Amino acid sequence: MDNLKTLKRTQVIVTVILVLSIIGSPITLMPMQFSLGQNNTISNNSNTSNTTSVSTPPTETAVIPGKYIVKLKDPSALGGAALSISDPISAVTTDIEDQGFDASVNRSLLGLNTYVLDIAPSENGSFSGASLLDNSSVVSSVVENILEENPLVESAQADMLMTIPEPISNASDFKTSTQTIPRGIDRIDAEATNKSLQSANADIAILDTGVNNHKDLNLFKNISFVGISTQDNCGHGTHVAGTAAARNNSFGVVGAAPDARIWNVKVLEKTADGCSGSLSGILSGLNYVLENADTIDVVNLSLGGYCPAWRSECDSSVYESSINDLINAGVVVAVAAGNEANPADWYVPARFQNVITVSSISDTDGKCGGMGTPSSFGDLDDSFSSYSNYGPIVDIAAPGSDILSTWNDGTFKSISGTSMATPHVAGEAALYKANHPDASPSEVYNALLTSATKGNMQCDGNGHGYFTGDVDGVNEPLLYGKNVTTVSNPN
Ligand SMILES: [Ca+2]
Ligand SMILES: [Ca+2]
Ligand SMILES: [Ca+2]
Repeated sequence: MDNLKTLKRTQVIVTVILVLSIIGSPITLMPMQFSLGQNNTISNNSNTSNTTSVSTPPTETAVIPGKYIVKLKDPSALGGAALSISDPISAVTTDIEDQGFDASVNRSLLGLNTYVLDIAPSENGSFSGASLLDNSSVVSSVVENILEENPLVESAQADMLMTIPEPISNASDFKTSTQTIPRGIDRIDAEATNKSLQSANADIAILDTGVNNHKDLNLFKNISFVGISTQDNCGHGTHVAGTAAARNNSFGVVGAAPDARIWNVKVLEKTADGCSGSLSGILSGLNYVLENADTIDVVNLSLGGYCPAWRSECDSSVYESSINDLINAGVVVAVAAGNEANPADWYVPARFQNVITVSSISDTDGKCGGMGTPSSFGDLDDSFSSYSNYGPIVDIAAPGSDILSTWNDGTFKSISGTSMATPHVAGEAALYKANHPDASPSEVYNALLTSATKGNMQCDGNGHGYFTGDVDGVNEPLLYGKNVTTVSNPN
């Protein structure tokens, strides 16, 4: 391949990057502070009555050098000569190699028609002098451009680091010989449906840090896309699973969809910096869910990364189209808005159109009306959680603060975050699917929103009533489960 063509491409790309940088500069030049790390922990100070949101400046979500994700066009969308290519991904890697790179398939996600490629400048190619570390953004822009120009490729993007919204830790151990209804479950009256605490015949995939065997969970399947072990070394995934579906029995807690089958799809792992993983790992988990879409009803994604559409690595999203593939296959996808007190549409998967994006409220007594004490970090009872991301992209709010659930050591703990709000929604969606097995994701979504508490609804003295302090002026509905299985005409 001639160098002139490559050079022209590079010039075009550099121009685009400069324009994007200017647009993005008010954000990217903010002081660096990792958005989801321990710096974000809200201290436990019971003397404060703080409902002021403290926005955490986002840092650039790291691109993983040398790894690219490529979604191929559906064969039916290819016309003419392209249709006759027997091995499209090999044709794509050959195209990349012809332009001065080494390329190989690292992972095939056949359900999603998506491939993870290892790509690096070849020894004698035009980028042979380019150190990947020194010029990684230029190299990745060139590679992405080559991929996107290939007629066989639908979309392509660099692999990226993804993480959990770090739980706001005020963990308290919990021991009891009787079953406690967690306040979040009480607040949304999940336990008071017409089929009260009935076992939910449904399947929920938890794409997270793993889910450990726990006597209060119906753990059904285990698979890992980050190493061999399916164990949860963080606690986050086991906690999320319990809020969605802890068993209804004589001990521990109970989830929104009691006894639903938990599919532990591990995509994040404990690292030195916290609990994180890669976009390619998450896509591997989504591919697994798609392959089991006839069985899995709901996916819970209490994870994310800073990836607004104006970032060049984020403007062509294999991630969003992969999630849309799941939704088109009938799977409901619930995702966390994030814990940075920022606009939720700066983050993925929160900003995607067809997911159910969940913000958090703080409730401390299981009732509406704001009569409870402040939360462990000072939010008023029945107020929008001070850490929660917000904005018109948010679909629904749910309790996320001081949520008691199953822990990875076999006990029970309270932690906070939109990660804890999301499985309330995933569980209610699963409960609806258990009672309406043929419901489409949009019908489930409409049922949740129809039964939810609206902004003008007065408190009924129990769980049914709205919350205060929503920071964006867009009053998303608040999850309410009492009538969710019997709501009529969710269309
Ligand atoms: Ca239980
Ligand atoms: Ca309350
Ligand atoms: Ca709002």
